[in-house]
Amino acid sequence: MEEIGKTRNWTKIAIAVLLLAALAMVFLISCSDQGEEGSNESAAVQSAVSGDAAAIAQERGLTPDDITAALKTYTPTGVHDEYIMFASGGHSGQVFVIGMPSMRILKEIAVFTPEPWQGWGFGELGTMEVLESGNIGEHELTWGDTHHPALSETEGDYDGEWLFINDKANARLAVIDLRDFETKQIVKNPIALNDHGGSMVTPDSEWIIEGGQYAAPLGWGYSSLDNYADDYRGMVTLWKFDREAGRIVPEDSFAMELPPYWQDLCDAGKKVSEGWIFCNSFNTEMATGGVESGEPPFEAGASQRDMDYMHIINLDKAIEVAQGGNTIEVNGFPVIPLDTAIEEELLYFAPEPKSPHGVDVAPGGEYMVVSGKLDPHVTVYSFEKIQAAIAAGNWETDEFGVPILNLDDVMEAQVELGLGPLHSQFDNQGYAYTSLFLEPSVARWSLGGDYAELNDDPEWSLVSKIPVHYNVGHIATAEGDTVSPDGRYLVSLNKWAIDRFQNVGPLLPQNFQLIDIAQPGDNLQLLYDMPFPSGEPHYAQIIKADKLDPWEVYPEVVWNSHTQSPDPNATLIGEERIERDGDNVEVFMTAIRSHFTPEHVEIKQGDHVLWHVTNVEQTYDATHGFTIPLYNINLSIEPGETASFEFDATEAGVFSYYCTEFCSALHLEMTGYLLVEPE
Ligand code: RUQ
Ligand code: CUA
Repeated sequence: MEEIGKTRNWTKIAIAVLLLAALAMVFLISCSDQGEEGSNESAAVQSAVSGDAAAIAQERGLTPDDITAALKTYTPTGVHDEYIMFASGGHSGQVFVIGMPSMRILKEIAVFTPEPWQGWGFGELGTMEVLESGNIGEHELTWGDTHHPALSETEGDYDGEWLFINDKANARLAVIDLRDFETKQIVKNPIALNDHGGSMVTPDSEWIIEGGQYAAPLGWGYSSLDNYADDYRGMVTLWKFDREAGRIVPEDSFAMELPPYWQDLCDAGKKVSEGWIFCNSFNTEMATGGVESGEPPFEAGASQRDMDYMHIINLDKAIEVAQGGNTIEVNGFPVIPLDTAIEEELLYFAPEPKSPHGVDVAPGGEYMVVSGKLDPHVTVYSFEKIQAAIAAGNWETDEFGVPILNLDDVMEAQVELGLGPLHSQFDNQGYAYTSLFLEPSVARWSLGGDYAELNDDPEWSLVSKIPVHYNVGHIATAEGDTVSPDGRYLVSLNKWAIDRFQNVGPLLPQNFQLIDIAQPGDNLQLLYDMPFPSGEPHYAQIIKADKLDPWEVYPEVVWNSHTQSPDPNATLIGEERIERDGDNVEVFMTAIRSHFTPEHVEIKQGDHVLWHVTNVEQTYDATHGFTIPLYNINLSIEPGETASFEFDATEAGVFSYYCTEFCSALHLEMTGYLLVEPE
């Protein structure tokens, strides 16, 4: 291992030297290139690279910019990426793991949707239990609309241990363990049927925030839309996360009732604002739609007012109130009523212009950035000013009695960026970046206050814009929502691809565009287009790869990946057996290249079968699969893992089970017969 590590380092250094030389040449050429196209450009390419490389560049029509982009992203065989991006998988209901800057997809993590390669939801007991815990009563859910991944944090910085993600369609939250990149828990929100403003974590991941979206009666009871203001409500749910156990603890969690505005996205305060959370909202008009009956459609009805409200929530105090039992129960879940939230001074509003979207807290926690979708500005709020305004007690209230602070009292700055600002992220040079949906482009702008020292641009000003293709939603910068962003890279998560890729029919992939943000000022370079073929990812978070430390194989050859502890049903070599107790049959099987033991399992029609397979290997990547036809059984058993499944042998016949991972030269021989004798 040591030797390989060394070789890699030397290889890296050699590559870096070559890249630097090539980059320097390209830089010189592009500086001297006065912009006359055609022959000048090809001369520039000729001089930028020599010999074969120049010929290839010329043949492929590559510009000097293309060549630097290629040099910045090309990742040689065997070399690992510097950053890892966790992207929500949108409608796929999953999470995708992508290396950066290569933009290679490394893994799909199955979350809300059954996924065969990982054996997720095809009989393996732990996976079935996790998926079933996300059902709503008897209603089985087999997909999710994953929106916002959140990496766990320690003191506001990603720690690489856990990942959380919400399902907007059904208001659910999932916990993924980054030791094995597997989903360990799904919780269904007990009071809402959909969500949006999740998941976000507090700086030590003690609480996971799940904000609501479309107001409805809490607990999903019925009420006519005529009773909207009385019976419909918004909410924010605070899930307690037990890091030791690696689980959300529903019994220690609670929610807060909010007015029936559509809470949109939330962010946790950090550093100076730790202990508070901020959520933007829209439809404070309380429009209820009904275009078919001559009412204004939602898009118009919900955009009439000039201001909506940023929700400012005193989380620390809300926890005290909830723990003090000052709550009501909705579907058995504690909820702080709106009146209590107002009385206990847990909730304030600040006006935010015009159909706001997103709220993003700056690295030091001093500022909250809100975009107005129909306003060319971002509005920046000061936490210090918010505290002063609360202390001064100078406010009006909305019709529910919630204090509305004066915008002038709490605003730090407004920066005009362009059309359709949505989401903001930060870097290590005192810049913020905001996606502009309508232009579409990404704007770089300079923060003020202490951040102003980090660059030469005037504070609170637009610095640069780079066009993106097309219709950008979220953006993600490296560690860009933590207390110490890395800068370096930005990914623009574009909703439309149009002409960027080969036509594959009317349903097109999304387009992730990688942008180099390392240089200050007006220096943003588009590096790479990555088609994303499996849903509409909303948001992504990017972590330094060396912060992740996943297992290569499970720690012991008996491992239950759902409990992350030794499995009492694990089977070692020599312990394989079939036990019968009346109609109940229990199979204890081992898997090793290239056989299962036992290879014959003889049972009777009508038996109930519980079957355990242990992969007794401890070799990196020696995964075995296991499938039985007709019964819809399909497992993935990674090295050291024990997987169990059960089924009723309702069909008689001969069923060949086999290994579904091409594990060895004699993989086809890794098979056996299940013989079910007719009654
Ligand atoms: S929100 S594109 Cu669903 Cu994350 Cu802004
Ligand atoms: Cu084991 Cu193929």
